[in-house]
Formats: sequence, structure tokens, C-alpha cells
Amino acid sequence: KSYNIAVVGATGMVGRTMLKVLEERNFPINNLYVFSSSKSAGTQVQFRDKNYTVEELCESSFDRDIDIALFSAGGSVSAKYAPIATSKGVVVIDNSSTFRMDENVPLVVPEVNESEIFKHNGIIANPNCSTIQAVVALKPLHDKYNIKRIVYSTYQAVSGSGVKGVTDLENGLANRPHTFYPHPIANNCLPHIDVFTENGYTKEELKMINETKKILNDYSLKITATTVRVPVSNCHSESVNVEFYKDFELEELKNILKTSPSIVLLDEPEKNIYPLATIANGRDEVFVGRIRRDESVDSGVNMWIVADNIRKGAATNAVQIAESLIKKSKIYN
Ligand code: 11C
Repeated sequence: KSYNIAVVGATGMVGRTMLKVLEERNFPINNLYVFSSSKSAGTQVQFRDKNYTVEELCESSFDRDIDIALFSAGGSVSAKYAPIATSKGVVVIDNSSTFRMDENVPLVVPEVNESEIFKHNGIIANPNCSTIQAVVALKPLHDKYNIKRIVYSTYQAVSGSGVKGVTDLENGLANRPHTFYPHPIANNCLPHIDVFTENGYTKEELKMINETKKILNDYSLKITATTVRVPVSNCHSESVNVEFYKDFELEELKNILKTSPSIVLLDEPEKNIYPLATIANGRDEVFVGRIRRDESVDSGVNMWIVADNIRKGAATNAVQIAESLIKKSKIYN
């Protein structure tokens, strides 16, 4: 069987990558519909060997036989159009933060909590990129050693802000003025991703904290985060410090990571082998290395986790959710 698929936000960085990933993974598509705002409508995008003209998204866009819509057009588009789509029987996989913490909406990383997908009421949320790569590595460790506390420190690429972020870095590196971030991103690290909230944390930090608890289904976890934008085009890097309730053997912990789905262990520091943005770029796996005991606590570990934030952090994860849906859902058999 093949399916009618819509991509909303098809001309954006994530939308284009969604099309690429659907093609690469040979997703069974019957009809493809591509939507964007009025600004980009009329643009041509290629899928397999065909060109598609991007249509302006409007209230009647879903008045046709669409099975699944992948949304990546920002929070306000999702807030308005995802409910319209679901009212027409479309299952929405939404990359924005709009519905992530809604208790009626599953928040899914297939390697971690695939079964949540089938509890959906029309919308399935794709987590924040920096959360996705972390929980892929944390899940098997939580299952085995029971995590008590997590300290996230991130080094996030400008592609997380879309084309505007990438352009701001390119401008800065060429000594042109910056126009997007509040400070120059070239030769800088900005401890500021998304907006600040009342308690001094940014929304990006709160997303990492709250989404990790929801995906790992453990609200007793103690988590703190500092998220930093760095002058890297693509791929988020993260220092993740974890404290466990149970003791662990370092070699066993490494072996658990090595044999867990979608993880590539790169941990031979004596040969200068560790995860890098330049290695993760264009890949769908999560790269983990610099694994070492945190000797300041009874049972803790430090890790360095890198992934392509546009692929595993957004497009690939959304397509994986769609794959799970069509594999198992009763609706789509
Ligand atoms: C960034 N993580 O790197 C953000 C982008 O909630 O989906 C993704 C924002 C989100 O800027």
C-alpha cells in the first residue's frame, strides 16, 4: 500500500530535508502535496524524478485524501492548521513545539518510545532537536542504571535557527554585519537560544528539561540545562553529565550504547577519535564518545553527544514516526 503525504513548510531547511529523507528511505508515497506560506508558494521542489509546485497553505488544503502531513512551518502555522488537518482525518506529525507538552499528544523518538505513537488523537509531536539526540543515548542507560540527574550543556549549530541563522554566520565570517542574532555569532558563543523566561532559563533549556521527562516517561528526573549557540553551520554537540541510582561498569555502559539502536560509538581518545559535527553532518545516527566516569559523584558519567540536528533532530525523526505509523497502525493496514 502507498500513502498520500503532505509536507507543510516544504521550502524550509527541515521541509526540504523531509522530502530528501522520504526519498532516501523509499517511503511508499502515492500522491505528494507540498505546502508553504504565500512567500514561497510557486517554488518548485523535486521529489524522486518529478518537480512539484509548492502550493500556498490555506484552510481548504486538506480537503483531499491525505493520510499523513509532516508539518515544519513554525508554531503559529501548526497551531492554526494542524487542527484543521486532523478534523479532515489527516494524521499530523508536527515538528514545532506547539503541542509537545499537551498530554493528549505523544512526543516521540522511535528508538525510545515508539509505542506512544499509537495513542495519538490525530497529532504526534516531533521533539526539539537537542532533546532527540540526547534521549537516544540516555534511554538505554536509564533502563539499565536508573538515572537520577542530568546536566545538559549544549553547543548548537546555527542551522537550528534555519536559513536566517546560517546566513548570519556566513555574513559574520565574511565581515559583514549580523542581522539575526542579538550579537555576532562569528567568533562567539551565545548563551541564548530562544527567549528568556521568568526563572532565567531560555525556552530551549526548558524544552530540553521538560521534553526529556516526557519522552523517558519519568517526571522524577532532576535535569538542568545551559544551551549555547556556537559558530558551527550544522550539527548540535552536547556535553551530557548523568548521575545514576545504580552502580555501573564503564565497559558495560559503553557496550550498552554501542549495541543500542541508531548510536555510533566514537570513543578512542588516544587516536583523537570522538564525535564531531563534521562527522555527524548528513548522517542519521547519534554519535557518542568521551565517555568517562564522573569521579565527583558515586555513580556518574560524562558523555559527548553529536547529531545532525536537521536530520535526526527533525526531518529523519519525523519520517521514522511516519514509518512506524504505516507499519503498525490499524488505521493504515
Ligand atoms: C535551535 N533547537 O537549535 C532549536 C531549533 O523547538 O523545534 C528547534 C526549535 C524547536 O535553535
